[in-house]
Amino acid sequence: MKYLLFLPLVVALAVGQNLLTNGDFEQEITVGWTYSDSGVGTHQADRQVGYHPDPDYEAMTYQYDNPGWTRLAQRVDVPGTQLTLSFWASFEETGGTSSCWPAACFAVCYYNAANTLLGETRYYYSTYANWTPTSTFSLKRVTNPAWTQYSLNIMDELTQNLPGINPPDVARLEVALYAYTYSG
Ligand SMILES: [Ca+2]
Repeated sequence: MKYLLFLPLVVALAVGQNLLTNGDFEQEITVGWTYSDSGVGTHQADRQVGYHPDPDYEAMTYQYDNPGWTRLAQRVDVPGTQLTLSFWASFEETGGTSSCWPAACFAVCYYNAANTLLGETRYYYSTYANWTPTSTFSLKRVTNPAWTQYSLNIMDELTQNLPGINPPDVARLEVALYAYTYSG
């Protein structure tokens, strides 16, 4: 079982241009964002003003019961990889064991021009998740689930943590609020 909460998300060029549509969730989450789920368990994705105490909207995904997932994602064309992704997020998990566990995630997926998935950077908050990184899968464990502003320099991330991805091949980025539950 689990939750992921989340505040204004901005993908910005070095010059500060925002590439996302409705990254602040001030419009309905159907604007710019694509919802999907595993079809198993209880799913929720919505926006509220009260997930964070500021007066603006935040979005959340929620997954209950194992296994399953709920995802709210947006894929955008990017003009190269000299980009900084910044976002506010809060994470929450409830319950879990080593064989049956939740993970609250924020995923950054890298695609080429043909929409082939090249790799992923995954922020995650989970007591029991046992994922391991690879040359195309970078893991960033969140230890403080409270509202925090995160920043990811895409070129640095590719160079330092994703050697299996050739940066010039990246034509699109997808960001996703990803609520996941595992059961063995
Ligand atoms: Ca708020």
